[in-house]
This record gives sequence, C-alpha cells and structure tokens, in this order.
Amino acid sequence: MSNPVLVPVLGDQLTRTLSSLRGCAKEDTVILMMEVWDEATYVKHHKQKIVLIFSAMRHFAAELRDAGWRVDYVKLTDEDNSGSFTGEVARAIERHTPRKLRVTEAGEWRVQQQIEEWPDKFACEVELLPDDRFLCSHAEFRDWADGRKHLTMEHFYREMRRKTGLLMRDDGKPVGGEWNYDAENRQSPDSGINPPPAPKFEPDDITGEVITLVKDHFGDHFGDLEPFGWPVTSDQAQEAADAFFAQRLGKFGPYQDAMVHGSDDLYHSMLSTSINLGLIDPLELCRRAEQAYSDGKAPLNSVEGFIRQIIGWREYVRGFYWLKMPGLADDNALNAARPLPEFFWTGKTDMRCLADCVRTTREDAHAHHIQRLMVLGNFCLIAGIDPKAVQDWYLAVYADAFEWVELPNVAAMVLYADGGNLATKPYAASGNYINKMSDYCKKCSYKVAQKTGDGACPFNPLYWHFMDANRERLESNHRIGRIYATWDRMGEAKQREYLDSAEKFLDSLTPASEGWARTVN
Ligand code: FAD
Ligand code: DLZ
Ligand code: SF4
Repeated sequence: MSNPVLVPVLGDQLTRTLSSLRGCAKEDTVILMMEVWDEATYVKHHKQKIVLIFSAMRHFAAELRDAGWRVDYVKLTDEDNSGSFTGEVARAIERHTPRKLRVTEAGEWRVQQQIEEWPDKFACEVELLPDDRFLCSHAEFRDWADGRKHLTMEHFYREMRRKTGLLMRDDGKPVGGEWNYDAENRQSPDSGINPPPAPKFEPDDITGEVITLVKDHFGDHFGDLEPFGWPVTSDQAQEAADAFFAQRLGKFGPYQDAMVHGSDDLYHSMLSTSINLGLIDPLELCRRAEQAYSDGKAPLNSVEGFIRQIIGWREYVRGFYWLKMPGLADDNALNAARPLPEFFWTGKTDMRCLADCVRTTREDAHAHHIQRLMVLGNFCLIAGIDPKAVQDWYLAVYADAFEWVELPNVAAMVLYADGGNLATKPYAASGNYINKMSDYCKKCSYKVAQKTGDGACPFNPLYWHFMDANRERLESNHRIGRIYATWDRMGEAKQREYLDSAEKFLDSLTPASEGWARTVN
C-alpha cells in the first residue's frame, strides 16, 4: 500500500458510518485504534466502564477486519505504547507514512484540543470532519442559542421535532396536539411494579481478556468488576433495544421518575452506553419508538417522553457543552465548596435513598436519571458540594459518562453552577419529593415526615439551609422566589431549628479521602 489515509477512530466512535470512514477505500486506508493510559486514567473510571470501552473497541476492530478493513490496533500493554492519542498517532505516522490523516472531531473538549494541534505537529495533511451522528451541529446550536437569555430545552426540542418530523403531523402540529406529555409521566411506584430487567450479555473471550487486564491494572478503581453484562457490539445493542421496545417502552413514560429500592432498570432503556459509544443509532431508536406508537404498541406519553430524552435532552446538552466550554468546567455560581462525603464512594450512610443509589452505581456503573438528579444530585446541590468534586465523581462512576454529556447535566442541571443558563431554577427538593416518587423512605432510619432534630430526614433541613444560604441569588427568580415568603412566615425560632439541624448534619459528614476519583501523585 503506498501512502495510505490514516483514520484514527476513538473509543466512542464505534460506528461503521462514522464521517471519517465514509468515502474511504478499504485498500487505501489504515484505521488506527488506540488504548491509551491518558484516557484510561484522566479520572479513575469505574472498572466496568473501562471493560466496556476496551471490549467494545476490540470487538469493533475485529468486525472491521472481518469486513476487509486494515486495522492497526494498539493495546494498552503494548510495549512501546506512548500513553496518549497524539503519541500514538505520531508512532502510527512513522509506521504507515500516510499521505493524510482523516479524523472525526472528538466528543470531548479535552481530546479535541489535542486533535487541533495535529496539523502543526504532523507533516501530512489533516482532515477534520464533524461528528454527524448528532442531529444538531455546533453551528446550528450556536445560531439557535444566539440572543436567547434562557436556553430553554423545550424550545430547542421543538426545533428538533420539526427537523426530524418525529411525531409531527402534516400541518406542522405535534401528534396528539401537545409537544410534551410529562404531566402523565409522574407515577409513583406505590402501585407495585415489576418490569423485566434489561438483558445482560455473557462476557466472551475478548471481554474476558479485558476483564483480566482491568483486574491487573485498575484494581484500585471504584466499582464491582463482575458480573459484567453491558452490550459490547452493535448486535448486542440491537438485542438490548429489541428487549426495550418489546417489554418496557410501554411504561417508560409513567414510571420514568419512579425509584424502587434494589432496582435500577425499571422501564428505562439502559441504552445510553450503546448510544454514546456509537453502537446504535439514536435517531433509528426514535423512529422505532414512533413506529411502536403508530402500530398501537406503546402510548404517546411513553413514546414522546423517550424521543424527547434523545432528540431533546441528549442533543441539547451536547450543544450546550460546546457552547459553554471551557468555562463550564470551572463555573461555581453558588460558591459551593464543601468536600464530597466519603459515602459517595463507600455507600455507607443511613440515608437509605443515597445508600441504594451508590449501591447500584457500584454494582452496575449505572443509576437511572431520577436517582442521578433528585437523590445524588439534589443532595450535592443542597449540601453545597464543590462542583469539581461532583463532576469528577459522575465522570468516574458511570459507564455512559463522557464529559460532553456528564458536565452539562452535573454542573448546569444539577448544581446550577452556570447560574441558570440551562435550568431556570435549581432542582432543590426536600425528602417529600423522594418519598413521593420512591419506596425508599418507608424503611429508612430517618423519618421523612420529621422536619428538624435528631432522626429527621436530612434532606428537610438541608433544603431550607440551601434556600437561606442562596437567598440573595435566588429570591429574584420568579420560579422559586415565592418560597421565601414561606420561609419568612416560619419565624426566627423555627428557622433556627432548620439551620441548626442542617449544620449539625453537615458537620457530621466525613469528607472523601483523596485518591478515589483521581490518582494522587
Ligand atoms: P433512558 O431513561 O432510557 O433514556 C433514553 C436515552 O435518553 C438515554 O439512553 C440517553 O441517551 C438519553 N438521555 C436521557 N436523559 C438525558 C440527559 N439528561 N442528558 C443526555 N441524554 C439523556 N447520560 C449519559 O449518557 N452520560 C452521562 O454521563 C450522564 N450523566 C448524567 C449526570 C446527571 C447528574 C444526570 C441528572 C443525568 C445524566 N445523564 C447522563 C442522563 C441520564 O441520566 C442517562 O442518560 C440515563 O440515566 C441513561 O440510562 P438509560 O439509557 O436507561 O436512559
Ligand atoms: C473513556 C475512554 C477510555 C477509558 N479509554 C480510551 C482509550 O484507551 N482509547 C480511546 O480511544 N478512547 C478511550 N476512552 C474514550 C475516550 O475518552 C473518548 O474517545 C473521548 O471521550 C473522545 O472525546
Ligand atoms: Fe432518603 Fe430522607 Fe427518605 Fe431516608 S427519609 S430515604 S434520607 S429521603
């Protein structure tokens, strides 16, 4: 082969129709895939996350080779592995003397910074292509955001509905007459729900080898390594999607916000890892959901809700990330500074809701949206935890965590650290919300109905402590400001009880020891 095109494919670009691969001729192309220490250790990822990514990469490389592509695959433990993407591309250039590097933009700002240095670093031509696996380009999002005070997701979502035609009538109106059916999607689990769990996939030889690698090299990272059952190929991702459409989509909507002790899948799709790695096409999933509605197999509130998560929230947070980076990573509008408590890593807390959310996170490298938002996230918000520590935790512990999707959810949606560009008000809640949406409180050693004093659910005093501490910033917010009238009516003695209870609880927290999220040098 004379001077081929070299195509680096990153760990979350495992898509046969990736922009950098489209239009390449097999006989004229070398695909480069790289397991590198930089990526495996920039935070101490959950063990299952590393297995998932390396196994999916190795399976993808094998599929490409079977299809006739030439793949140069660098394993983590290869002797001369330089440890970085740039170092590995430099070595591959020496091996293949390509006439051109062709690369699809990275999902994450950190990696994109490295790629943008390649034209200056390397002698060959570098062609940088957009990642068109997303519906909305960076430029389109910037245009949409331009001049808006609030970047309301709902407005963006309607644009995406119009753009895709999903659940749209010929007259330009939404199917069913409404854009959003969330009002029907707030069922608590009290009625007793028993959904079939999402399929788990038995590790094959490739995955087994990676499990051993992770055992040997990442044994001090958070999380259970086994059992490992995430989909690692596009066939497995399709099988997982089939099971979701057949068994769970119908009730996805009503129980989307429900939480049940010991259970994490509920009626969720469990497809975020496959979507984010590129194993399955998100738009195709939306079309399948729409078809299920047309065929009378799933109700509109479930189908619309599922589609909104993907063409609404997922696209929106990606646009938001690229609009706001690099500043978003440093935002701290509420000046939160408390260290993350140790129980986020150990699960050792008497708060039953938090203990269960940490358990599922440790066992499966997953927790569902409301667990992430209204239990773990809400706690970090109202306890005033330092955004950097919270960001590191979420990035490390979830198998689906890539900064472009993790950071907007954590910094802007959960912590209000951006000062309210994404969320119009902080999602702060007392124990009442968790009690309404879960079965956690009944067996908790704290009493959710008790507002202050020993034995009171800590979310109750923390809620008012947070409101009081952030009064200056939040009082003028029309969506939350009225709460201060209730606070003022309580009178000083009651207010003192809340504040004292919250402070006593906060003082009792043990800060996380160093070395959980990042390696200490
Ligand atoms: P489902 O409930 O079945 O939803 C379907 C799909 O919609 C998901 O697979 C996902 O692709 C998309 N989706 C839903 N909500 C969101 C959202 N808020 N942002 C972006 N996409 C969404 N999702 C990630 O993929 N990676 C993350 O690192 C991540 N971090 C999060 C951190 C916090 C604090 C919060 C509140 C949410 C986070 N999410 C993240 C979003 C969401 O919680 C997960 O996508 C979801 O729990 C994955 O499970 P699922 O596939 O069963 O989702
Ligand atoms: C998350 C991750 C890990 C743990 N390891 C690798 C790796 O060794 N090689 C690779 O190509 N990708 C890895 N990834 C995913 C990358 O972080 C991901 O490709 C970037 O987020 C792209 O911006
Ligand atoms: Fe969580 Fe409070 Fe309920 Fe206990 S009582 S489970 S701490 S919300």
